[in-house]
Amino acid sequence: MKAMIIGAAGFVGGYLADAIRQDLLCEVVVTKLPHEQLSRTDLDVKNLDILNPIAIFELLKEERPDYIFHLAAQSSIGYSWKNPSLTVDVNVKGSLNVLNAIRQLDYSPRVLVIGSGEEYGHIKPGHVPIPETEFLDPGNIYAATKVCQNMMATIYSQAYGLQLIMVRAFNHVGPHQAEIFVVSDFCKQVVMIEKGLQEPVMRVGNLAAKRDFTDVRDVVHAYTRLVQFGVPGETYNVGSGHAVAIQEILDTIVAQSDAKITVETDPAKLRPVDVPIIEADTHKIYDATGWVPRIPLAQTIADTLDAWRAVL
Ligand code: A2R
Repeated sequence: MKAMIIGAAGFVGGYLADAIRQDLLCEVVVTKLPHEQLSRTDLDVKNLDILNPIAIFELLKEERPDYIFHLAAQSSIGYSWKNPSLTVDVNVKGSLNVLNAIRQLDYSPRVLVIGSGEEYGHIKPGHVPIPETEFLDPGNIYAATKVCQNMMATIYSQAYGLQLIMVRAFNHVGPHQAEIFVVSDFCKQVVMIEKGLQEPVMRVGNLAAKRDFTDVRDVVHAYTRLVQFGVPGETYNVGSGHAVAIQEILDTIVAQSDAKITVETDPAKLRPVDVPIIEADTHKIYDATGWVPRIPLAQTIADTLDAWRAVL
C-alpha cells in the first residue's frame, strides 16, 4: 500500500508522514513545491505545483497511491488579505486540479481533503460547540477558499462517486510551527527573553478570545483514521472539543519558564473582528473513528518551548 501527501513541506507534512507509517504501515511519497526545502532525508520526495494539472495527473498515474492527503494550500490568513488572487488560485483552482486528476484515474483512491475550522467564520453567541452542519460564514479570503474547496470536493464525491473525505481542522499547535501562530509566537518570545535576546516584556494581542487547540501530533492520527474510516462525501471537524482562553495559554507558557516576564498589549496584534469563542463539536469524528486527542496542552507547550530553545 502507498500513501501520498500533497503539500508536505509545511507544518503538518512531516508529522503526517510519521503517523502514516505508524498507523497505515504503508510506503509514503510526499510532494513539495520545487523551491521548498524538506529537511527529511527519509522520505520519497517529488516536486509538484498543484497549479499544473498535467503534472498532478502524471504523478498520480505513476505512483498510484491508495491514500492521498491533500494539504497543499496558501494557508496564511494574513497573506490571504495581501494576495487574495494567489490564495484563490492555489486553494480553489489548485484543489480543483487535484480533484480533476483523481477523477481521471482508472481506480479510486481514498482521499482526505483538508479544510479549516475558519470556514465557520463569524460564530453567533451560543452556537458552540460547532457541529459540521453549522451555517458557514467565512470572515476572510482564506476561509472562503476553504469553503469552496469543501463544496467542490463534496460535489465531486457525489457526482463522480469519488472517495473524498473532507476535514475542517481547528487550530493545531506544536513544535516547529511558524511564529505567526499564537502559541509558537508566545513560546518564541519567552525563549528570546530567557536568552537575553528580548527585553523581559511579552507583547500580546487579545487574551480573552477562546480557541480550540489540538497538538499537531494528535491531529495527524485523526487524519490517518479518517482516511480509513471516514464516509466518502462527509465532512468531519478535527479539534479537541474544548476552547481555551489565550490568557490561559499565556499563563501556562510563562509558568514553564524561570524568566521574570511582564505582559504588554501590542495594538498591532489586536484583530478587530476576533470571534470570542471557537470550539469544535467532535462527536462526528469520534463516532466514525474513535479518535480522541491525547497530548495535554501543557505538554505541547513544553515541547514547543524546548524546540525554540534548541533553535535560538
Ligand atoms: O506556501 P508555501 O511555499 O509554504 O508552500 C505550501 C504548499 N503550497 C503548495 N504546494 C503545491 N502547489 C502549490 N501551488 C502550493 N502553494 C503552497 O503547501 C506549504 O508547503 C504547503 C502547506 O503547508 P502549510 O502552509 O505549512 O500548512 P499546514 O500548517 O501544514 O496545514 C496543512 C493544511 C493546509 O491545507 C491548511 O490550510 C490546513 O491544513 O489547515
